Amino acid sequence: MHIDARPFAYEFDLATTALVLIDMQRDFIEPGGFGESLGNDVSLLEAIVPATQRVLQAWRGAGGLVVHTREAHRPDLSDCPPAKRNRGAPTLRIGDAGPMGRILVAGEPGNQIIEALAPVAGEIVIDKPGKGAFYATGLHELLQQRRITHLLFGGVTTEVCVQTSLREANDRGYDGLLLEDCTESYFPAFKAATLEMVRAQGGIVGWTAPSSALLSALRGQEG
Ligand code: TIU
Repeated sequence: MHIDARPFAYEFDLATTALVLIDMQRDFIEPGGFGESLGNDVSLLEAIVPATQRVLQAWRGAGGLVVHTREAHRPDLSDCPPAKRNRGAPTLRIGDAGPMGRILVAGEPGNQIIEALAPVAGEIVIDKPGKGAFYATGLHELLQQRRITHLLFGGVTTEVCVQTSLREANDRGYDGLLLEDCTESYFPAFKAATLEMVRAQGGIVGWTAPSSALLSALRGQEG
């Protein structure tokens, strides 16, 4: 299969490709969570939910592997470095009690993936203590066991957890593509810059493409 992508066509096989949705959690997308505690207008992020839902449904329909990540810390915060917890002047720090439970803590209501994109049985769910999906998780090993070589990324936020994960994937030898309308930032200019820098220099970090290009490829596969 191939996707009309930038800087050039992205070739992939369904059997060796995973869809990776980064941190589509209430903590980032809904008011009262981590994202808002940092001073962000979280309403910007929900715009990508319909396109991401279409991609998720199509990818599931094609039988592709799905990976969801959550930025999540243990309740005792033993995996949250003080440097991360103490950075800046948020209204609520990681581990503090907020309207959706403790901020960025595993198992709390705010830490769950939004209902529209909730994982289903058989999909991989990775709790990660850092911004990247590979740091201090077993993701690379899980993907290697399944012979995955290509990763299609969506999620939030573009220049923080998504870009970090894409770069980590690139350094581990994966071909990564960022779905342009399935990722969003609290800063539109940062999203635009990320898309540009990923595909610059002949795809120095990877590819970008609109989700419609992936959906076309999957429709072609159905014949
Ligand atoms: N603050 C921000 O833009 N993002 C994060 O802290 N984590 C993710 O991107 N998931």
